Amino acid sequence: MLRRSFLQLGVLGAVVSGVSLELVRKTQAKARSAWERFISQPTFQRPRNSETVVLEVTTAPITVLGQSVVRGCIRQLNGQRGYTTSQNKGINLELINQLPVPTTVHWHGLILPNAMDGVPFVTQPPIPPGQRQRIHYPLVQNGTFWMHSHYGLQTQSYVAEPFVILNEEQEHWADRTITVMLRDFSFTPASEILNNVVAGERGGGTAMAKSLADFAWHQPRRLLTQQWDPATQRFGRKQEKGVLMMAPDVVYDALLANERSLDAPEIIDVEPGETVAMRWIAGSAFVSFFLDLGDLEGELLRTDANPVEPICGSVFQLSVAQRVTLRIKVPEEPGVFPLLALGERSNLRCGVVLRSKRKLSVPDLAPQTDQWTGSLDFTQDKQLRARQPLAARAANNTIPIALTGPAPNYTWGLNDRFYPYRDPYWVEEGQRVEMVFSNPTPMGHPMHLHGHEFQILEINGQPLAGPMRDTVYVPKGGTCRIAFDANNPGIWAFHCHISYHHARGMFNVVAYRSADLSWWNPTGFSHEHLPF
Ligand SMILES: [Cu+2]
Repeated sequence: MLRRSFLQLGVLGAVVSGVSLELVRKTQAKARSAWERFISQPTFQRPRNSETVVLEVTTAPITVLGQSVVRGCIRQLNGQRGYTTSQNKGINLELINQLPVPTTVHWHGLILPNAMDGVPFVTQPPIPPGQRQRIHYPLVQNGTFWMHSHYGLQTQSYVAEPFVILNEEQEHWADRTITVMLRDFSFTPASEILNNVVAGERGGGTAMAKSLADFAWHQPRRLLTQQWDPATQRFGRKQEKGVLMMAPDVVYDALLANERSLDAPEIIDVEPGETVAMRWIAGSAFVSFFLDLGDLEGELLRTDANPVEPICGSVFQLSVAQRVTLRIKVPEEPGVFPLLALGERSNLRCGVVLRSKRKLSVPDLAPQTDQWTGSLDFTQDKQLRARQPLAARAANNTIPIALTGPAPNYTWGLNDRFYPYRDPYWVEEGQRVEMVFSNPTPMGHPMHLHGHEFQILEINGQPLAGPMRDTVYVPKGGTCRIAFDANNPGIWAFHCHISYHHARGMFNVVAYRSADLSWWNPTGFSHEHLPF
């Protein structure tokens, strides 16, 4: 543990009795020289120009349940969180690490050059405090994405923001477009939550976990989930008796929509009768969501960044790291319309409020209710059809992925192995690759592949021409088959997007035989989760 802390560039002079300062200096010098070698490559030496947007990785205060707390953020110099560009402009950024600890930034869902992918110890060394990294690449996609740190548990600390790529379709799809970033919040720091769950404390030792110490998790109760109604061809609410069994690994204190808890939600003034496209991003570290539009009806246009044949409904599923675009028509009759995100296996909620008459007051909305939700499942993905599917083709590389865990000491894995190890899933350029997931673990996992989009081709044994995605939620007991074309050479992270599972071994890489593996250093994976 002491030795590992020396790997942290950010901790200057971590002098511990019995350990030589010389060793600290040597380790820091080595990490520093890796960074300097990396950043001196010509692609990162491209000068800034007048179009370059600077993004600071830093901290900012937010207010949760009336309390001010400081968390991370990625913002432009004008203070705006996140980044919006257009497909023809491409990406032209400079990152500055203003945190006191190392970081990297990953562009979630992007098909991009491998060197820009932002995964520490896979595609690059961490960015030391005070250092800068140029990010520039052409865009072959558009839609709703997000950017987040891939270092430690920094997604949980909100080094994570919306990243939107416009094209012409999106400029005309509604009268206005609104982005809602969803997060899970705890007053307990992420590193402490992880230590607690590793020590076997269910709920992660948060304030809410403590307040629910006597809660009867094993008692049957009515749980809210989503259902598909074949008669009306829409998604709606389902309330069914079910059992939560036990506390989730992490029990949060609140959920946030655009950095606000539901006691003080964002109120968005709209016009009666207009259409609103809502980009929902699950930027959470552990919690997946059911979106509940209440009295309104939404038309699902895209899953992740990808167009689907539109389907209507009032309840939608959104797992960790996924995005969904819903087009909503504001009723002609003026009113106030809360749009809520309910945490999976939770009674917490957050959301935003649409208001179509300025004078109307917004009713109090409780951040926590008596209504518990069940687990996400395949109900939604089973109905969705890609509008731009992969070309029909037989696979020439099939990779079985059995999700594994939890093993002792809260380790999670893939195919009974726990990262770090040096045994990638190999692919060759030009292959049609399929991954076949099975999930015998006691919970669902949002599985994410970097640098590619994939299509869901089979769910629980049933073939389908399902949605294109970059993150698929594989529910407890579920199986599915996905396919992608190996047309973007490199070494690409592949992992569960629950931060605590990722950090505890549910991670590997997909490596092209042709890839440059020189920045891949699995031993760096077990770096400490430094609070800031
Ligand atoms: Cu997981």
